[in-house]
Amino acid sequence: MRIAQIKLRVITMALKSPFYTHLGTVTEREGIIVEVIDSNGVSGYGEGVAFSTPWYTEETVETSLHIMGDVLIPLLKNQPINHPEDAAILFQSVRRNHMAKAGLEMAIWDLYAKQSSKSLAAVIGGTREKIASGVVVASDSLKSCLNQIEKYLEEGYQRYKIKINPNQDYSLLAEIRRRYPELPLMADANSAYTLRDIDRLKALDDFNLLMIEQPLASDDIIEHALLQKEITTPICLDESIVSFNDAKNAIELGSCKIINIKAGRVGGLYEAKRIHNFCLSRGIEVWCGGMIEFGISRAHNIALASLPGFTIPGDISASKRFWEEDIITPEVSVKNGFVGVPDTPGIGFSINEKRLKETTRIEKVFKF
Ligand code: OSB
Ligand code: MG
Repeated sequence: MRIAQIKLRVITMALKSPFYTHLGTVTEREGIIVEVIDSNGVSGYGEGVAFSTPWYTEETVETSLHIMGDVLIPLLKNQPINHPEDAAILFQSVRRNHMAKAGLEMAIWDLYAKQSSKSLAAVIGGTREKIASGVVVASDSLKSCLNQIEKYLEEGYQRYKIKINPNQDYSLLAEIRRRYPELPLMADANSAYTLRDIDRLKALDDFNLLMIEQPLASDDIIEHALLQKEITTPICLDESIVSFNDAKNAIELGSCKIINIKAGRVGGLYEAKRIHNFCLSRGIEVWCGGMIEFGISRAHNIALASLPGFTIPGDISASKRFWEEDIITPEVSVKNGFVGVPDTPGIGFSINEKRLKETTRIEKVFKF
């Protein structure tokens, strides 16, 4: 696959409403749109999902731009590749920087699928025509949390993920459960607890949660294993799993019963598929996490979640969950609780060029 040119665009968009977590509030999203163009003028798209600041992982938009432009793109220039997996393997010579790698690697997957006239889902081994859609509620009060749940129920979402911390966990979840005894409900703590909070965490077993996501430290797998022995709610790991080896070790230790796979966090679709395949062989359920991303990354998530091991609804919500107008067309939409998996070539969505242009702040072109 002959790459002729790569374009990196930094875009900025305001969220429709603030996204509150105990680590900080996201009101505006900055991201990197990666376009890899071949010698016939066909474009593949990916998205660098690092945030402006290192609150979720160590990478930022600025470090991703540097690693893509000064390290990874030069590797691609020096080494012709035949398949997206060649890019993933080529990038293994660079430590970490998973979101930078994933942005480029996933654009190459989209390009490869388009060159093969196949959908991205088909190219990576997807088996579903539609995927169950879940949504994240990240609000700063009980009232707005309940309002959001009500609105998303009308829109048909099949799973509700609530951001929790030790200041609101029990009272918030108790009120949700009182109103909605059967709601498919889970909680994401983003490392808001330590083992000293074990009694608080045990108390959450009252709510029949599908899982609790990343209760303890973002780099821990030992204490999560100790915690899992003490609570009945299944633990799901997010931040702790940044590679195939992390997933293998966590499963070996019993640190989790479920894994949230985000292609950006683990370095791309090649690594995401390896983790998925391993989990499938071990009977560990997986689901696809979100990054408050734009439509290109959401489109990749849809393809990833079409793999057979993705048995739990992910954070795959409609474009309108976060954006007034997305950068893809058609926008991602949820019908009867499902998102359709496109069967057209590549990610199966086109670029909304007008929207991309008006949100672009920086554009860098790399000619091969
Ligand atoms: O912890 O899963 C998380 C968003 C940004 C960073 C981390 C997380 C999230 C979400 C997903 O909760 C939000 C979404 O994209 O739907
Ligand atoms: Mg999470």
